[in-house]
Amino acid sequence: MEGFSKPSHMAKWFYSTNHKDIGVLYLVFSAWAGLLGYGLSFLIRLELCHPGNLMEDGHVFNSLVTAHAFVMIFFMVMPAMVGGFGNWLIPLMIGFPDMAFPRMNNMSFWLLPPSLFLLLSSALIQGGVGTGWTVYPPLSSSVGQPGASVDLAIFSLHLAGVSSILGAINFISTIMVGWKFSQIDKLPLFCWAMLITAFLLLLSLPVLAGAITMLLFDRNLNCSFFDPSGGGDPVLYQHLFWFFGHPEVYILILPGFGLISHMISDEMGKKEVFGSLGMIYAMSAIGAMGFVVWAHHMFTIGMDVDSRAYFTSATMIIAIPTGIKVFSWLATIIGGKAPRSVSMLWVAGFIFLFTVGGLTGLVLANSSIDVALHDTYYVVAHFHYVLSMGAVFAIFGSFNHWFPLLSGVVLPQKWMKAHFWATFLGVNLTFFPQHFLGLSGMPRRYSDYPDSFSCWNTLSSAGSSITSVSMLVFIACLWEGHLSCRVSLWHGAWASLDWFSGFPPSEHSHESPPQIFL
Ligand code: HAS
Ligand code: CU
Repeated sequence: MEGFSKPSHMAKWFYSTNHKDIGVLYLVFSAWAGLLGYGLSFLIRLELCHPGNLMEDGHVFNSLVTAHAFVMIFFMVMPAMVGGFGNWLIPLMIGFPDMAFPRMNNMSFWLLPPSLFLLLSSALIQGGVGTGWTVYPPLSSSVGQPGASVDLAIFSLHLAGVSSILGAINFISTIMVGWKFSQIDKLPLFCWAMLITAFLLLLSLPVLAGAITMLLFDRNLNCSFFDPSGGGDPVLYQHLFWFFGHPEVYILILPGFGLISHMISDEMGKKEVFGSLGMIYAMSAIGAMGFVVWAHHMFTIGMDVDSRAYFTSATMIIAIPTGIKVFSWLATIIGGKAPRSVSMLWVAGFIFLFTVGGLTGLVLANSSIDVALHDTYYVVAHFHYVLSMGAVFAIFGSFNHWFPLLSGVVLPQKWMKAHFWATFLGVNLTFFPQHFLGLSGMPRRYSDYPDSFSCWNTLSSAGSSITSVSMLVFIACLWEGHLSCRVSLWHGAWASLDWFSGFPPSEHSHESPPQIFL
């Protein structure tokens, strides 16, 4: 590594302004957060396997559910996709030396650990925040849950929000500075996905910040934005939250769409993605429409029939651009020889299972059906199909696909395939039965249920145990990669410099590394 003098660990990781190092920090952070979020979900499933055996207290159960959602959304999926792969790949894809504001990039990352710290400290007070990730008043008001717990969670969200807004400004600036506007239709699809995601972040997060700050004021400063006794309205909170919340779900999946497109193209021998321009229009349409469908989360507030008709139809229209994406991916794969690689397995799993989740979303979009299904396990099944099997499959696929680039190490492929199949089995067994629970009326966010629901719940918990085993396989693969190659993930960014300067990757790797395209 001539020409490079290694900085001290302190300088490298705490003061880093290098997009690859910061990308590694994000990925390592999200891996730990993922384990934490997974641990919380396993406790949820343990309780629901034998209700009452693990905890008597419904509040503790609710705080587990809340913490699970926050950790997975803000500290696992977003840091991995936007912070990790975004930082790593965007400058490389557009041929720019780094992010536009490298020091701001450092700040975006380092705001996350204190944010997670605040969230975790909120769990130590009064048994945690028991409001759900939506933090609806009056449950989250000073009457519903007094004390500092909810306030700490609000501060945690403030910090995570600032981190994301700074990141979004950085991605938009990097792409605008690093790419000629006249060539914008040639911008790689992942960069497009990140550009649109960054705009969604920029436009939606301030609304969340406003809502939770108003809640903070209601709780601590005698305001009554959401309190009818002072002239306020709790439904206003729901509008503000979902004006953020719905774009947020597309923030969680759009970068995944971009990653999937690149994986398919690479795996098919650098084949151009079918209908590239159509993909760009589809993502832009999904991003724009994501802002005008928010009230499909609030069909039960007593909405008038015209608004229900509007929000139902507007929501359903999003299936068109999403369908364009699904069919374009299939059209790219068809007619060629798809390799049986690990990342292709994750891609295939993504396309199939994300579509299943999308279709149940369409079912829920029908306001008259949603009045019955709202707040049941059907909704839980829907969003885990698009998230646990959409977003998470995109992350694992990308991890397999780009890990050799990040670290110079190839992971044991047979075991990584075992990891895929164990996860595939585990998550389907966990979440498919939840459709039936929802259709029979089991409400979400309850720690107990009538005996008639026990069969599907037991199966669901069994699925979650299978996923635990798959996580162990994954950790063992990382460990094995670490031991046999003597290049730890922490040194990944340096190893990749060897890769780019044409050095052979680690001579200890198991197989010759696959060709990596950018
Ligand atoms: Fe969703 C609730 C509707 C996509 C995540 N969603 C949630 C929640 C989360 C979430 C986290 O309308 C729960 C929030 C909470 O805590 O309360 N969602 C949709 C629709 C889509 C959709 C229509 N959701 C997502 C994505 C997510 C996500 C992506 C994250 C990654 N969702 C809802 C609704 C609720 C909801 C209701 C509220 C429920 C309630 O009561 O609380 C669409 O974007 C999905 C489009 C994708 C497809 C699949 C591919 C398309 C193809 C084209 C052909 C299909 C056609 C349709 C022409 C549709 C292949 C044919 C129709 C048939 C039914 C056969
Ligand atoms: Cu929505």
